[in-house]
Amino acid sequence: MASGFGIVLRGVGGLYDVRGDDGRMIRCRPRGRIKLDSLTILAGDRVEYSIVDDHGGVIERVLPRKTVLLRPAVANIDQLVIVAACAQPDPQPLLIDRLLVLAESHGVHPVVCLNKLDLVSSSVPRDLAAIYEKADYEILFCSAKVGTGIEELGSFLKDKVTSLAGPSGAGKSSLVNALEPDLQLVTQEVSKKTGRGRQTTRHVELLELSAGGYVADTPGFSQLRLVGIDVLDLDSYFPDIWKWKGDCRFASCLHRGEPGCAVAAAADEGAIAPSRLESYRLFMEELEQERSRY
Ligand SMILES: Nc1nc2c(ncn2[C@@H]2O[C@H](COP(=O)(O)OP(=O)(O)O)[C@@H](O)[C@H]2O)c(=O)[nH]1
Ligand SMILES: [Mg+2]
Ligand SMILES: [Zn+2]
Repeated sequence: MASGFGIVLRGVGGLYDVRGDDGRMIRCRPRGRIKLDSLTILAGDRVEYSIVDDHGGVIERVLPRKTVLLRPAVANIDQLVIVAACAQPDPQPLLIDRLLVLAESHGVHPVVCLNKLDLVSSSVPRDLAAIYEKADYEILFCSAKVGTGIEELGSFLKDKVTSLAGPSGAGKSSLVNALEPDLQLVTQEVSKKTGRGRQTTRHVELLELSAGGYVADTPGFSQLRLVGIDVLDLDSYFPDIWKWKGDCRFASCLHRGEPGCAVAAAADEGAIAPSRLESYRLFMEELEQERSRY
């Protein structure tokens, strides 16, 4: 029986579309002994499959994962493109920071993509970018509508497995469409009343890029709880805070008002954006609350 290895692009009603390493596309069902819950096989998983007939195959096993994110649910991504609109909907620095911490804590390379440049004056993306540049994050400036930054986005995605993330309405599907017009992903109006987009991308699926590589367009979300992060590790997921930590008076400093905190001093001098330190302190509270519940 023929078999091979491949990557899961999407799940479709209990079946999975697998792109074999040899280039063929096969629809597979999981072997019975693969216990199925929604997290057993994810888009991005590398699998071993065997061919059953012309119509399909069987996934024999899922190979160990390099990385796994649960929201968006995708395995083995190299990078996370965090998409935020400059307006409509308004950018939410707190959500951007949650996604940055999610990426950092999972060993996934993040970048911030500021979209809808066409809607705002240049000071808006500049001020937003200043927040993340202090943490040395790479920033993409885009407008899916007029085509700004699409080439840069394309070279960033080439030959990598990338997931998009960010609130619905930020323009994730539109960016993919600008890059790969043939895909014609469904996009949706931002509601005039709430300023938010409605969810149109329901399942996570890997899309194949013609230049090479895969991108997952994901459903947007505005709520994301950070879980399973040790409070003592949190500052290591904020590069802009981590940079100063060595200068804090106490090695155990958690940068919450301790005397001699170099992080607070750096924030006072403008070397760390105020919103970043606020996010850090809020996440720390959330993680402590979560811990005290058990
Ligand atoms: N003006 C403007 N509108 C955009 C841009 N990108 C997306 N949109 C619009 O924003 C709305 C939401 O886009 P969509 O791609 O569905 O967002 P998603 O929920 O993040 O996938 C749609 O009406 C898009 O046409 C952009 O760069 N500029
Ligand atoms: Mg979408
Ligand atoms: Zn400190």
